[in-house]
Amino acid sequence: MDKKILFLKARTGMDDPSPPMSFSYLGRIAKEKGYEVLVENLNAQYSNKTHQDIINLIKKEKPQVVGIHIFTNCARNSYSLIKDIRPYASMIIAGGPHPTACPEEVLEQGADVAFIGEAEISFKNFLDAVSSNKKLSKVNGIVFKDNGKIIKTKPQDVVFELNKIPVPDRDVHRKSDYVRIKEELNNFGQILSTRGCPGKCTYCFSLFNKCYRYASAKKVFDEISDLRKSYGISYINFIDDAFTINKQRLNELCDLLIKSKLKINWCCATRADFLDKDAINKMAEAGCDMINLGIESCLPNTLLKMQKTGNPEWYVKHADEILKWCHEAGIRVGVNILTGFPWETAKDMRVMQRYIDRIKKYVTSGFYGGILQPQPGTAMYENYAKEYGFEKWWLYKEDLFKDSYRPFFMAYYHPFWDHLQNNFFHFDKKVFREIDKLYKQMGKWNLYIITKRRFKNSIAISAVYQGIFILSKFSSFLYSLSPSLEKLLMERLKKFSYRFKFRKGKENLDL
Ligand code: B12
Ligand code: SF4
Repeated sequence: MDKKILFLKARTGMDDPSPPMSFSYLGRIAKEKGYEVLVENLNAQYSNKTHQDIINLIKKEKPQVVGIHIFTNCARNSYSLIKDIRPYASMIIAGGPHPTACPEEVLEQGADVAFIGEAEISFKNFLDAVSSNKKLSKVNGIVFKDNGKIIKTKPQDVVFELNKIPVPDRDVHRKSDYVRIKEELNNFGQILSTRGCPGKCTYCFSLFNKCYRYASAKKVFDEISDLRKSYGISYINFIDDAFTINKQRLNELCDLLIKSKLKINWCCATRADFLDKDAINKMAEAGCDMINLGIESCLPNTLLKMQKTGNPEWYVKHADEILKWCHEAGIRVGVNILTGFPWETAKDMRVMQRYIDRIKKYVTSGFYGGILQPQPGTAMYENYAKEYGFEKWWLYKEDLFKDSYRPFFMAYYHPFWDHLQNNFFHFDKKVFREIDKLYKQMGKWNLYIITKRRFKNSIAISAVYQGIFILSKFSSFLYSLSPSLEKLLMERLKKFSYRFKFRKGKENLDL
């Protein structure tokens, strides 16, 4: 019998525009071990597969191993998928942020093995153990059931030398799940060039732990060149936690890109304090056209307590300068804002509103981030879950988007509406209202930017912006009357408008 492995990701309320990199990394390893690799991402933006389709696939292909990627927000949907496929799958393994934080729970919910942390080494050893019928207790970095007993093996060391990991194999994904027009081929242009972050932010879940490691500039450059050649990719999205930590590597990579004339544009995420003026100018010269800055807050108390910085005054001032320098260098900026900490007050939120007003002219890509959802394994979860009664919230919090339809106003104006409703820290009406106002303020600015990017003519910009804004308000009103009424009246309009929001090209690809 052929060796086969099927990788799965369950559906959530927010589509994946790009393929999960975990399956690209692990898929390469499985192929090297002689496995045929099948991938079904039910959350891919153009996938409409159901649990029944997966059951049929398992019955037909009979994979030896079914591997599922789970992050906390989709734990419930992932468990429901595991339950549905359990009678047909011989072995189910699970990995990703949630199994790393809660391995025992994943086993209770029906998986056979949970992988802790990054899995290149443990997954390879697991496949070897399975094919030679060796004991799983010899594989480090996993938790598994043995005759009803839960066994946790020794921790697996992280991959210290990123240059030595095989390049991720994007061919394991079905292109048509993510790409309909030529421009969307760039959705395959994600690169993870570093792992780990030395930061200590109390809300951040660190799967790659605090040990910062990086691939050399040459290795990253080769991956970019290869994506250019084999996929026709012209835009790279670096998904590193903080891409610019190592300035020397950054410089070397920029030099390689400048010399190469590859005509690649790229974006990355980083912290304001890992950037300076020279780096920004060099990045712009090397094709960087967007930086996502994790500023998070301007409130000294929050910045200190979230352990973002020990010097909030300097931090906010420096962030101001970074915004200005990016603007001067022609780099668009996205800013991550995070609020919803238990100590924050209505007055704090009004300070944040004024801050957003002050910096928004520099925020030319959009405001991102969200309202704190305490992830298991972080200090914000460990320190407050009991006190505020939200232990294991991912198992019982109201599943707001069961049918995966997000109302119009959430798509355009208030993307964090559902996060706000979760109200983990029992904010009273006053604080709740100010947080709501803050995110609507950012939503409105984002809407303006999207419109400005799509249209040149100022009358068109104003008309489309006002039109979508009014429709968002109407959608929000309908939703407050009845979510199904909102869906009935707005779903088609939303589908149509998505062409305007996300599609930058016209050419349909026949994939
Ligand atoms: C890129 C990214 C996204 C992209 C995802 C695009 C895509 N198609 O994958 C976008 C922007 C859509 C996104 C959105 C969100 N994200 Co996000 N995202 C990331 C980011 C920066 C990188 C993920 C990645 O690709 N890593 C590289 C791969 C190789 O790592 P990996 O997936 O962890 O896989 C490794 C191991 O986990 C393991 N593994 C993983 N799966 C499996 C499966 C099996 C079978 C096995 C054996 C092993 C295994 O092996 C892999 C190789 O070592 C991470 C931060 C980070 N450093 O990882 C956050 C992160 C995953 N995101 C997070 C969150 C919270 C979100 C949001 C909920 C944010 C929000 N508030 O809206 C949304 C939810 C999205 C949704 N669909 O609903 C959290 C998850 C925390 C948690 N406990 O679940 C993270 C860890 C950020 C953080 N530090 O808090 N995200
Ligand atoms: S939030 Fe960003 S800077 Fe802070 S620990 Fe996480 S990845 Fe590092």
